[in-house]
Amino acid sequence: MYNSEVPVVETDEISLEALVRRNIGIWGAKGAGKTTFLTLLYHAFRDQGWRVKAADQDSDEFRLRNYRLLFERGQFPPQTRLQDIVQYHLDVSRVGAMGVAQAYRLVFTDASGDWYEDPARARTYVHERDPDPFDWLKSCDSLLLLVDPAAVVENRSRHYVMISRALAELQRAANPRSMNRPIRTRLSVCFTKMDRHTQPDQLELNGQRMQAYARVTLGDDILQEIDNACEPQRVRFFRCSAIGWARNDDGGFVGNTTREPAAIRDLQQRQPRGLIEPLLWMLD
Ligand SMILES: Nc1nc2c(ncn2[C@@H]2O[C@H](COP(=O)(O)OP(=O)(O)O)[C@@H](O)[C@H]2O)c(=O)[nH]1
Ligand SMILES: [Mg+2]
Repeated sequence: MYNSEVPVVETDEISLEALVRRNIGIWGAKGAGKTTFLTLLYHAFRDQGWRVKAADQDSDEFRLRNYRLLFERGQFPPQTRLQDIVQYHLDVSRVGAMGVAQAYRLVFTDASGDWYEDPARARTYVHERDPDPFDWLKSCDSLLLLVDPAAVVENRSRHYVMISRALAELQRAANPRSMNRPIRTRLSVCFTKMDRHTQPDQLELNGQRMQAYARVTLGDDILQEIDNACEPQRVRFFRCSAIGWARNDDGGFVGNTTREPAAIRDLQQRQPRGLIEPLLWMLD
């Protein structure tokens, strides 16, 4: 599966102490694509020549369980339940430009959409050992906001509330004494499931066109909320597809266009697209 064209680089052994730990908050509505994103992120790093390893058993179980569903049955992961909070730790490394080693332990939390959409209610369900949604958010170095473009167009206010809550919490935490200082956390807003709407060569857009796409998709209210909370140079928009495209008989590309969680055809031929770019920008 995922025939990688990029060979894995031969890194010298990197000790665990050398890993730079980065907490990355994944935020997004129910069904935004968080669990699928995290599962295929492993493959995305590997395809780009990184070494990658789940750091503990729970993390490996999380990804391997979803891997079987995806690759054996062509099914997406089942909807994450409130009690299924997973801390997903991924160790990634590569030798970058000029022989400089980059080595990170990426720490994510995968939780049910309710955790993000209705944290007050989620709090009453979580285990004591599980992180509190907002405590976790505030401990994060950067925030990856995943947005299903079709879902946000369909229900803007639901997304507005979710995004607004998270940003407000970060603002309060960062600036307990002032109201007009922007948050420091880097924010990658990544539009998911782009295989439904575009072709692979249209995935990346240059700055202005991406800005225009974000405006049309998110709407002015959400965009203003983001502008109001963040420094412009600390926000960036991306587009991705966790499952990517398959080739059809004519050599064209096909996505998964149904809105239902239909079986994924020809997953073996597909490649995740645009998953690591929003992370690399935040790690930089
Ligand atoms: N076409 C397409 N659909 C996706 C993709 N990722 C997720 N989906 C769809 O979105 C649904 C929800 O995804 P999931 O990862 O469970 O979202 P979560 O609730 O944010 O964890 C899946 O069941 C799929 O139907 C993708 O890359 N492409
Ligand atoms: Mg999920």
